[in-house]
Amino acid sequence: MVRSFLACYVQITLHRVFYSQRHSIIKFCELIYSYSNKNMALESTHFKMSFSTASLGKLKNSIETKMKKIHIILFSLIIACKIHPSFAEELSIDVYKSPSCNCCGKWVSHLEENGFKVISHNQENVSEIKSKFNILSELQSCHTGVINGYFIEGHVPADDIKRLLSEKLNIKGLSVPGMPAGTNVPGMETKPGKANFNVLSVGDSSTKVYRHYE
Ligand SMILES: [Cu+2]
Repeated sequence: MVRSFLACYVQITLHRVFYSQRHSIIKFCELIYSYSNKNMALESTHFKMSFSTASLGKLKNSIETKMKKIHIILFSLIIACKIHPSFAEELSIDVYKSPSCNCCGKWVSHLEENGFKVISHNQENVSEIKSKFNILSELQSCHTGVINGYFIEGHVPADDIKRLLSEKLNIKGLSVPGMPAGTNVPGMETKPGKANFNVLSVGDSSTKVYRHYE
């Protein structure tokens, strides 16, 4: 402001020298008007620039803080997965099956596609594991999975295993007896159309329908 008034003063003095007083007054008014306009424009640009620089800085800082937080969370999760059994071993399943069993292999693939880490035990004698869990012959199938102390007999869909793990039921395991074939039986999609079958929950004294499929 001081500078613009000084500039006006210099100019008006020059006007006084070269022109009449009337001209000078008009010119003075014009100058005041243009300078104030210019200055306002300059000031607002400066304000905008400093504002945007400040807000950019703030944004950058907040992003950096958030990224740091995300890194800490991710790092903690990785550590938790490494050391805590409920994270690391929950979806790790041992599968006992004959090396030549085709449908067993397909069921293993189904589990893997659904986030399970499968440890396959290929053995000719699959009855050993079934007798270890006392799985009745009418409940038996081609392969046996073992996860968190539960047995998973036959072509049980991954979702039902996950449900059992979250419900932590006081049972021995789940079973899909025999080998139903249909598009809704994981590993047994050898027949067109859906199969009508049950996933059974097997307890010490009772066997119940855990989920019905049709
Ligand atoms: Cu099978």
